[in-house]
Amino acid sequence: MSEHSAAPVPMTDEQKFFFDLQGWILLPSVLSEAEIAAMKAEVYDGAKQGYQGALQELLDHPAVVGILTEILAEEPYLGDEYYSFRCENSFITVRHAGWKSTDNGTGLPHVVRPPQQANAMRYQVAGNKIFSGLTRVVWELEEVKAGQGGTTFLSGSHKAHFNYGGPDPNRPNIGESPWEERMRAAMAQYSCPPGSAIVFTESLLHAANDWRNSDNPRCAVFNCYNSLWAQWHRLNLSHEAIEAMPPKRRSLFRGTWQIGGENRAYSLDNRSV
Ligand SMILES: O=C(O)CCC(=O)C(=O)O
Ligand SMILES: [Fe+2]
Repeated sequence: MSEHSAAPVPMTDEQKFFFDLQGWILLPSVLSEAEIAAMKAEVYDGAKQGYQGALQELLDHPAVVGILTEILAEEPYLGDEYYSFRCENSFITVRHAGWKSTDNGTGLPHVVRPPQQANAMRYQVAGNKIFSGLTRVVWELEEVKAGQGGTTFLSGSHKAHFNYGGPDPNRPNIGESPWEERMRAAMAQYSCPPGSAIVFTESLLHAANDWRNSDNPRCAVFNCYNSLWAQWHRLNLSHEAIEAMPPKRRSLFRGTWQIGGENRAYSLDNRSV
C-alpha cells in the first residue's frame, strides 16, 4: 500500500453551506470503475472493515481528506506529514433485497449523544468554522436508489433546539416520540451511482432502512472520524495492521491526547486503544 499521490480536494463553499444546513453531503461518483471493482471484490469476499487491501485507500481518500480537515481540524494542527483528524471505526454492510433495518438496531433514527446537550461529539459552528464532532463517511460501492434502502437523514436536526418528544430527553434516538412517523416521513433520501460517498455528522438524526432494491445489494463501507480531541469508539485494530500502512495513513490511528509532547506520528506506544 502506498500514500495517495493526489492532493486532497478542498471543501468548497457550496459544500460547507450544505453540510452546515443539512448535516450531510453527497459526493457522487468519486471512485473509478477499477477502484470500485477491486473494493467490491474484497467486500464480497468477506471483508468486515475497511482497514486492509484496496478498501484501505478509502480511509484517507483525497476526495474526503479536504472535507474532514475542514470540519474536524483547525489551523495550528494542520501538517503535510500527518492527518489532523483521526479515524476510529470502520464497518461494512452487504444487504440484499429483503434485508430489514430492524435486524441491526440502527433502523430507529438516532444520534451519537442526546440532543441539546454540550459534549465533545456534537456539531458546532464558531468563528465561521465547522466542528462536526463524530463524523461518518459512507462509501456506496453499488447503486443506491432513493426510497429503496440507503441511510436516511433528518436534515437540519444536528442543530435542533428542541428535543425529539420522547419520554426520556437523555435518549439518543426518537424512540417513543409521538412524532416518530412524521419525523421519519421528513427524512431525506439520496440516490447515487456506485463509488459515491456521503459525509454526515453523527449529531444528525439518521437511520438504516430496509433494502428493497432487487437490482443490486447494498454494499457500503462506513468509516468514522473524530477530531484530535475526542474519541467515541474503541478502535479494535492491531498494531501490526496499522504498522503495515503508509506512515501518513498510520497517523489516523494515533493516541487521543495533546499536552506533554508532540502528538503527530503513530507508534506502538502512541496508539488509540
Ligand atoms: O446502516 C445504515 O444505513 C446507518 C448506519 C449508521 O447508523 C451509522 O453509520 O451511524
Ligand atoms: Fe448511526
